[in-house]
Amino acid sequence: LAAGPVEPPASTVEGFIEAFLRELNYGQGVLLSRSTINDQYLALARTVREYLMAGWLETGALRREGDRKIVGYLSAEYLLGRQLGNALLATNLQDIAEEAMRRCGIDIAALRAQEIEPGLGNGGLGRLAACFVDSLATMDVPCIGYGIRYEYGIFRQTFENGRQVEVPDSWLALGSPWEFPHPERQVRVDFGGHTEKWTDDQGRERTRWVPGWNVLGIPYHHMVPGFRNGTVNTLRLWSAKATQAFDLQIFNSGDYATAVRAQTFAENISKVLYPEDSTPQGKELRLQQQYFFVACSLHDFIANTLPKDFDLRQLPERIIFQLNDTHPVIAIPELMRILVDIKGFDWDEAWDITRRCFAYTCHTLLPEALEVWSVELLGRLLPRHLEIIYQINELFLEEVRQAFPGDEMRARRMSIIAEHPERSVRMAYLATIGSAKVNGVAELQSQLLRDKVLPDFSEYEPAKFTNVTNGVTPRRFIYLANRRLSNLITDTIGSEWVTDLDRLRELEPYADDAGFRAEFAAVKQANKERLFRLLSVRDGLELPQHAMLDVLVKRLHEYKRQTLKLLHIVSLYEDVISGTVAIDQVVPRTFIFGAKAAPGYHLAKEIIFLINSVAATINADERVKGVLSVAFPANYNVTLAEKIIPAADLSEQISLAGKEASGTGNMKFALNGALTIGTDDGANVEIRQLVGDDNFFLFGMTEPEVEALHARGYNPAEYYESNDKLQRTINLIASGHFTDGDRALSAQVVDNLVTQDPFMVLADFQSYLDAQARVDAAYRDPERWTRSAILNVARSGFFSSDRSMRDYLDRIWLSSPVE
Ligand code: 26Q
Repeated sequence: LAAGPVEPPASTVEGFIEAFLRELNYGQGVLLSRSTINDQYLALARTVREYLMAGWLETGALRREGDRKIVGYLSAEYLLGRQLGNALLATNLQDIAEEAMRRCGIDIAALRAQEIEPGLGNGGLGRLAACFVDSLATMDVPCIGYGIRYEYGIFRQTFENGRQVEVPDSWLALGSPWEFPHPERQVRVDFGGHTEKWTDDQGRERTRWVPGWNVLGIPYHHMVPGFRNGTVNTLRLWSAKATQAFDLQIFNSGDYATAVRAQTFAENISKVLYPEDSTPQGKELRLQQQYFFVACSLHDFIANTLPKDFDLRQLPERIIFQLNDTHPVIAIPELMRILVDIKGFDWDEAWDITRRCFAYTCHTLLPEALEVWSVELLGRLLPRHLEIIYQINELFLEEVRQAFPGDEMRARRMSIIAEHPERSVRMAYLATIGSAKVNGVAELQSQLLRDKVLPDFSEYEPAKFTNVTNGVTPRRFIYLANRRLSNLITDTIGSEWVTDLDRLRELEPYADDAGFRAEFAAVKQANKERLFRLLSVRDGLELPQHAMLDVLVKRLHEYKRQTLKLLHIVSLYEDVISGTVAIDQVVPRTFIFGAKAAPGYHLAKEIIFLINSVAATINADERVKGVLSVAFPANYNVTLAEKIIPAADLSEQISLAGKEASGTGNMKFALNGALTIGTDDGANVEIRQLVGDDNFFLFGMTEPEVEALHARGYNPAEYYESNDKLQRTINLIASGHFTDGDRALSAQVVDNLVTQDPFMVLADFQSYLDAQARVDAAYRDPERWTRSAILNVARSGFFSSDRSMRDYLDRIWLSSPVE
């Protein structure tokens, strides 16, 4: 019988229908005439899967038999977005599937809408991981993405009386057709207990971990298809399950209820995604999640992916584990434990291997976002790993003392172990010491990482540090999300741009072509109308058809300064209702917000309430009707982003300089022909350099200016006192105008701004308003605006995640280690 896979269904409408009906009847077990939309969606998804299967099997075989270096991407988050459209795109089956469904009497759009996106991430970091695995498959780079199969992803956001209410995201409730469970490939993961010394038969002193309890990891495989290249890589997500031994111990004690509860305890590990995307709290379950998926992944790679007789001294030639922030950093002591305790390597040799197997990406600049774990907790959960961390630290500090004799302060600064406010492990330091390379995610952040976050380390090993500017996948964020623009681009310069985004440059001359500009503007208008239809159905919002669409979508955080946007909106509104500006002098704008707040982030939730309050008041005020509108659709996610971004005219990227590591939404907007109003922060810096100052609205302090103001002592009240417009704006909010006269309802946000303002909103207010006036002037000239928008698209090809992947390959994954 055949050694390879049997033939996939024929890539014809007839072939597709046959496969679909087979899936419906024999897979789902229903007749077409009796099937629900969900049955049809599941059968359609499984049909598309069939077309990917041969490529998946073949890619898997090639990886196993070949000797290419594999990228093991370790990430606690993958914010994948809907899968159906992407799979149809990868297989080039969009038209065939649509026609096949039509002939079955089914509207494929309804099936697309049935899919619940897997929201296994919080925001930028998780979405970046999803873009990276897409690009690696498209570039045919061997990659296994490792992560956690959370039963509940990022919460679904609803608003009740303007306040955020979180609803559990039961994305698996109706079944997920995209995952392949492999319970037979379960891995045991140990926790707790203690360590013991023993002497091996060569007389060497060894350590063994005697764990206290364990759980099983069950892998669920997902296909990661490349764009029409036949490659299908794997994403392997781990789900926690109680072990037999786990139950038996307690069952034997006769306490059934306790035993069942214990099972729940084990399975809690992969139950829910932590919804904080900064200021992590040292939650025990979170550390369990981190070690759980890392231990499963390392074991899987060493025991199942490598050939049986593999010489582990060659490990760095076969794998590079990329650490997506510090969340998987416990992998470093875990690999040391495997090599030293289990495989019997000497420490030095194991350490040399380990350091060449890891590379670390840092995604933050906020000191409060740097992960630390208390020694008490780490020692209790992972006693052997704590010993190994101590040992790593001791040997490392010895080296430092040798390099800088007498500089004990430096050694203390560089210690993995912090002493205050409690003894704890600094995961970023462990990551840096244990990795071959360390990178930031945009030029500015990489520089600040070297200068401010890890200065001693970059002085000690400068060659270790590098930058890889983030990118986004053009497949999802242009081709899938913006078919109209894609068709226009392809009609103009051909279709190569989809996998070679620099080709967008060829659009530049068309910016001066009035005919092309008209088509480009028509695409934007059609995308707006599509968005408004969706928001009307989804959120009951009725928005004017011909206003500038001004968009601020991202997680809610003080440093991202949603309040600055709010002050701008209120100031425009105040200008009109106070009679300062006649309504016919105002450029019509529709403001769109999208933002989830971490459930425990009180002030962020107050800001959400205030945005909703301002929106309700302005939308109901006849004096500004049709001119100023504010929309805050709930539950911003990848699916909604794919509708909002292609419709945007203006992209708001207004973080305080020096705080946003990169941003990736900023790139998606530019690539979809929105102009950016932004600070000199994160990847905005590079966007502005590429698109040119004339096509970017820059405002605000630079990072050094922010630092200088901090050093002088920042007092927001001074700005409030001295700026009349700012004062009127804040006073209107404080007066209760937007909160039914109840001043208390806006007081926390207002007081925070006027008395603390940790992210200097008031200091940048005037500069922001001035830039917004320049935006208005530019928008009044539609030809000039569209020209700029086209140049934004043409000059943003750099921000493809394919380019990011090439940079990782050149600078990190295929480059020789520092030593
Ligand atoms: C850590 C420990 C405990 C609980 C939660 C966390 C946690 C989870 C998620 C900490 C951070 C995150 C996410 C961070 C993030 O999304 N950072 C963003 O990464 C993007 C991709 O590089 C950048 O573009 C953004 O600038 C950055 O904010």
